[in-house]
Amino acid sequence: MSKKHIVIDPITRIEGHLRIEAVIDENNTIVDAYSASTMFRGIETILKGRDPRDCGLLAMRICGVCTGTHYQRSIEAVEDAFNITIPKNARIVRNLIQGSLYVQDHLVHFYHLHALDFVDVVSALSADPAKTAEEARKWAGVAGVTPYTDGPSEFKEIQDRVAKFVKQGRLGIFGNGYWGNKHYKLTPEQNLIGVAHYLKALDIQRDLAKMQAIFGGKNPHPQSIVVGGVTCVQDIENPARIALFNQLLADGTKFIKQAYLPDVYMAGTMYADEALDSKATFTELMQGKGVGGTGGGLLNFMSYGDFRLDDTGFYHSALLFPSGIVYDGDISKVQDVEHEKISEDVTHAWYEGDKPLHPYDGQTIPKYTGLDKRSDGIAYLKTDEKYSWIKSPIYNDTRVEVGPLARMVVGVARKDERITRYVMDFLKRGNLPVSVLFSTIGRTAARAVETLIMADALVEWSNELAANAAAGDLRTWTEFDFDKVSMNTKGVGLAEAPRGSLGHWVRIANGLVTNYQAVVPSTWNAGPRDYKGRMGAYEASLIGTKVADPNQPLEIIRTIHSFDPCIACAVHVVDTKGKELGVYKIDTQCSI
Ligand code: NFE
Ligand code: MG
Repeated sequence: MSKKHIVIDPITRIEGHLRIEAVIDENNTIVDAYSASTMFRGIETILKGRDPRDCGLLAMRICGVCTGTHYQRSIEAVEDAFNITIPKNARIVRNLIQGSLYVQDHLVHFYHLHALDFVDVVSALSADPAKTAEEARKWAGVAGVTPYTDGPSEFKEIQDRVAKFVKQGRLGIFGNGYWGNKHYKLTPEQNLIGVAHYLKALDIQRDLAKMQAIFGGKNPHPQSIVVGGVTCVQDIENPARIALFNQLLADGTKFIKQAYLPDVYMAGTMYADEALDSKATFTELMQGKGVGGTGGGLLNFMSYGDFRLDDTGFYHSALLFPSGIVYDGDISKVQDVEHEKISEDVTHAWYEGDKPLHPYDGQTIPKYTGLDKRSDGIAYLKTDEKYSWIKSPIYNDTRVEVGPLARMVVGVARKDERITRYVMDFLKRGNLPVSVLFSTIGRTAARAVETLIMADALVEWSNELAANAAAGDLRTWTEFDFDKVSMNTKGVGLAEAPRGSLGHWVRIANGLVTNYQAVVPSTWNAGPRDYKGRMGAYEASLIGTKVADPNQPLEIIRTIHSFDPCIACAVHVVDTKGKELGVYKIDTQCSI
């Protein structure tokens, strides 16, 4: 029997425009996969010729989701270039803004972008509310808490609301799911828990977003970070602002502990067979033999490290997330990350260039070569040539995965006490083996564990800030004389964004930016094949996945969503002339 070609374009419930092409064999198993950004934008080019002190505000416009993270990386790159150290209050405030972004972003991802890959909304209509309450208590019990939503009446009320939508034929946000697909594995009661928390999370995430605005001034796109420190002096001085932050955090943390974590245990357990369907044993996985479960992928994990816990210096401080790289899923070894080993390749990306370049020397010169001629009414990607607007980042001549799973794997490999404790506690409570992590489910679970780590760390940091201010230290900015700093210099900001490792590189001559490159988490994960034909993380994660129904590629979407794609970030070049760059067929089902 011949192979079939599945095209999903666009992938929905992500940021930006992503197309996935997958080839399945006669058993509906994916044997080949391609990830393509179909969107073309441009910030790096806009930054050329600018005052370096303005970079942060402009670079942040790369994205509307992880805005503050680009802002901070960009400011750090300029601080690195000018050799500026920021005061303690600025370090803590930046951690608070970034940490708030993590908890909000991860929560939105799990419920609003990813949960419906596991939760069948229509099935929730046949749930028994009393049994649902019992089920919620069971999963909360696994997490060692009481359930966030307690009592049958609340579940009944939510069920009635959804039933009303359905009756009127207005499924709205729930309109286009693959409801009824046999790879949905939750019971009706479990599905009702998922739907209930989906709706509640809409309110919770709004309040978590407010936390970013307390010290950031506004959200999205905060504005209180400047080269040398932060500007939110009043908010640091005023105990009521810190108290408000703590209150919003406490309310959000309640939901994280009593709904998010229990729901991840529920999904993780019900879908554990997929996570563990690898033929390899854990020992073999640890030795780099065999692949992980469904969605495992590259098994090379990188973290630049982030969230400084002290003031000993940018590259010297203890970090919440350690830096390192783990190859082949072998957590017995971890290597240091050296940014000199990073390059971007454009062999299969719509840019000019003939060899991988380090970001200091990176180029962004578009070269669109189009899609293939139509066959069966569809223009496929020219996968032997160029096929994406995303470049292919390479570390030390290896393709790597970045993100929450990478941070947890590197943290455990580094024997970081805090990360190991949270990860092991999660696995022990869920009665899950470590190998469950190397999969789609593992990626999703790692993000939940990270959210919990962050929520707890934020309490420590806000207390640290309050204590520092109460002790009389109100310094927020390190004064520097722009006319006296080196005008011919370069700098890098390397840290972690919610979706993974993020670097901004700036070159400055005569006081102005001469080159600017950002290599972004979704670029690492969503990049196409490289000059050696090696797959990117999305592509590799799809290989071996069995699709229940090729007309409903639920499994592909589930695995791709587990990375939380942000394609706005991954591609950041604008065609200012507004010319048509390609014609894409929009087919929210799938085309074979
Ligand atoms: Ni546009 Fe981002 C994050 C960054 S992208 S959301 O997190 O940096 O991968
Ligand atoms: Mg870039």
